[in-house]
Amino acid sequence: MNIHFSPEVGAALSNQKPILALESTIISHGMPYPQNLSFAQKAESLCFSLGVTPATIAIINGEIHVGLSHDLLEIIASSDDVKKVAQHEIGFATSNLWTGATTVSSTMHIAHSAGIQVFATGGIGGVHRGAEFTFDISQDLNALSKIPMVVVSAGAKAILDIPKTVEVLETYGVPILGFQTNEFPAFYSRESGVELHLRADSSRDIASIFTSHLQNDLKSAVLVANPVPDDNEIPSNEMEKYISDAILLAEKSNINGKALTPFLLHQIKKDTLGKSLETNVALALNNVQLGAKIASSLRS
Ligand code: PSU
Ligand code: MN
Repeated sequence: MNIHFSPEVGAALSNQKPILALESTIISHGMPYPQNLSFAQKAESLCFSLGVTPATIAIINGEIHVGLSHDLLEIIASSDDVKKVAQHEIGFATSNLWTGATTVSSTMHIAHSAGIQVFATGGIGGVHRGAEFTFDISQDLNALSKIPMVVVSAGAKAILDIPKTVEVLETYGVPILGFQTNEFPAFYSRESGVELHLRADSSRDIASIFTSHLQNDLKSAVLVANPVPDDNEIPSNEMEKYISDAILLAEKSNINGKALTPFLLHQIKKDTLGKSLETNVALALNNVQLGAKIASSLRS
């Protein structure tokens, strides 16, 4: 793979320093401008403050970038022409000189090729509600089954069918580690009612579990489920109405495929008067912090 590394990421790779991969769809399609840019910058400075080099991944004019300069981050955050690129579209995107943001699946693919082991996101994609009719299941789950990395998330949004998402992850052989919890978190909320049977209580434990995962020739990712901090949580009974309203509106407006997740996020943000955005930023930064600590633990 032809990758353009930022000077910081290039140096960290050659000196075997800890690196944390970050996706860009959460910036371009998951949050509005300018809050998305300020989030992306905070995520990067949080990494640096923990001695970890952030590697935000995106495609710029057909070139794969691992580590973005300020100007490139600004383009991803503010331009209307940024496409959402999942793993299967990477070849098409580079061939057609697209500028695109990477989802969980494409970020994992690129980060793994670059030799990066840890990735922090907001929430993973999963099995959509009504998947028994639409078959809409995010490619993220397929990537998690095949790419050996640590992926830190706040679980999956309740816009998805969380029990089915967890079942598919089990079928695909992806261990889910509840971070200081025995329950799969629901992104905006700490609880989903879905129990987890694997738990880890420190970044050190996660690093050592991942090391044994690899030593035992397992090829999937290890998914870390890190609940949103208490203070930023929106309880699930409060979220449910916003979510079901947004899903209903998407159905009425015939929105599906890759447009669905961004549409639902945008609608929920509008309906919660921005509260969901605050929560989204808080949980994503919380994941970056844990991801950075895991990346450090793997190098020590
Ligand atoms: N979850 C979020 N915010 C996001 C996404 C997921 O809380 O922005 C993005 C991620 O990039 C994820 C993608 O990989 O949406 C999943 O999209 P789809 O459901 O179309 O597979
Ligand atoms: Mn989909």
